[in-house]
Amino acid sequence: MVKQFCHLICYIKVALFLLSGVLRTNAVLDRETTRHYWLTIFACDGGTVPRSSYVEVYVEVQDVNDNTPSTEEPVYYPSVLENSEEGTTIIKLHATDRDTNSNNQISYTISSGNPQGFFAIDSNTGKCSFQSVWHICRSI
Ligand SMILES: [Ca+2]
Ligand SMILES: [Ca+2]
Repeated sequence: MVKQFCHLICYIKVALFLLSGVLRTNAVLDRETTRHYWLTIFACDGGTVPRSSYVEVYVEVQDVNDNTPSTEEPVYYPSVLENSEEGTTIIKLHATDRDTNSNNQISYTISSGNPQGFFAIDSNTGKCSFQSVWHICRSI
């Protein structure tokens, strides 16, 4: 009976564990730290004169939505003149998200503090602008 042994040659600190041909993670992986791993796996048999081979395994770490959008500053203090024209840009926010694909797509909304509707924000660009009372009354 030929007894088979497999060994994992691993060049990374986040070790992956191989036992009987099953490749498992040995730690929690983070896509934002390392997106993929190239593993070289060595397999040899138990013959009197052992025979062996190598195989390359590419492991891609798939993303989960584990990061929240963040801005450079936690609070901004823009100002606007009291007689500003409608559409005056007050601030353009820019948030980033370390995740990938749809997990880092950012849209902007004003969630509170705008009961009279004086402010509008472009959901795609983060540009926040002033809306006049006249515009608001016209749309009612
Ligand atoms: Ca995210
Ligand atoms: Ca992620």
